[in-house]
Amino acid sequence: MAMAKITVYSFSGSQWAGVVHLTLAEKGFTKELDYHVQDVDIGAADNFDPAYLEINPNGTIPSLTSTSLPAPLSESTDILRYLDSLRENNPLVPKAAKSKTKGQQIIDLVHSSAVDTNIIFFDARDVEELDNKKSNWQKRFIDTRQHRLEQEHATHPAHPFYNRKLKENGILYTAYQNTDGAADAAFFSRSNHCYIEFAAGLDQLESLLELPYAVGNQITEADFHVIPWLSHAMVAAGSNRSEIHNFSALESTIQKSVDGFKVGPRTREWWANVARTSSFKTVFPSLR
Ligand SMILES: N[C@@H](CCC(=O)N[C@@H](CS)C(=O)NCC(=O)O)C(=O)O
Repeated sequence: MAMAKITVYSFSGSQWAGVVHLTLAEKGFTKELDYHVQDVDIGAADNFDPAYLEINPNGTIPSLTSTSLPAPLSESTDILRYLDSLRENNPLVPKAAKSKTKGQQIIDLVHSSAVDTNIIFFDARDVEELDNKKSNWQKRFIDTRQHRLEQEHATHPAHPFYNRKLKENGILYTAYQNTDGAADAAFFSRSNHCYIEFAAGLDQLESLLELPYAVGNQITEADFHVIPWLSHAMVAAGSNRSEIHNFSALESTIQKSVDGFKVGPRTREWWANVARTSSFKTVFPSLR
């Protein structure tokens, strides 16, 4: 039987693509031999290309297509489980119901909107933070998306994706265009609230993590969702990418909203443990 052709749609700056790359490394899949990578440049808003929406109707990264699958996979959770099912070595989905449930709780937490790393990348709590993001890549990124969405919407007015996404991206687009003090104040207050929720999410993770790994003695799917999320949060907060174990930028960014916030000792210990694994070292030689 001919081998299935697997294509992974990825982007270097995509945190959730990290789940897939960790899985590929852990299970021993070899690039070009077992799978191919197709880059989708989120910075150029190529994830909004109608051809890509045929593969992933949410316009998100990652996706996976395989000649042996009836339809593309468009969620990192499903992609990990599919790749895990293809090979018996290093199983990532816990067999024990208790561990599986606990892992799912952790996965749901890091995928929840309360701890979306975009809060740290794009929200702003005062004029200084907003001006900083306006003069940095963030404004270019938001503008590029909005213009691409407008262009695609004009060309494909009946396509259901573009209207919804224009509204969603439009919230940040407006906040970044805005010159009205009262609207700024509302944005700052919302952003501050989001940071408080983000801190609560990190505290929740602290209490959920078993040790040495997320749900106990084995590396499992939960670890592979938390790693890229936490790494991306550190990058968003301005960490030096080569300082993998330095949480100070993340802590001080959050402390502006939550006095004295610290990444907890269990989270730190968990991070030190996962950072010693070869899959981590392969995919995260530096934070991304
Ligand atoms: N639930 C999805 C989330 C994927 C996701 O949001 N990916 C981000 C990049 S890490 C994305 O594609 N964002 C593009 C956008 O929202 O326009 C998954 O786990 O695969």
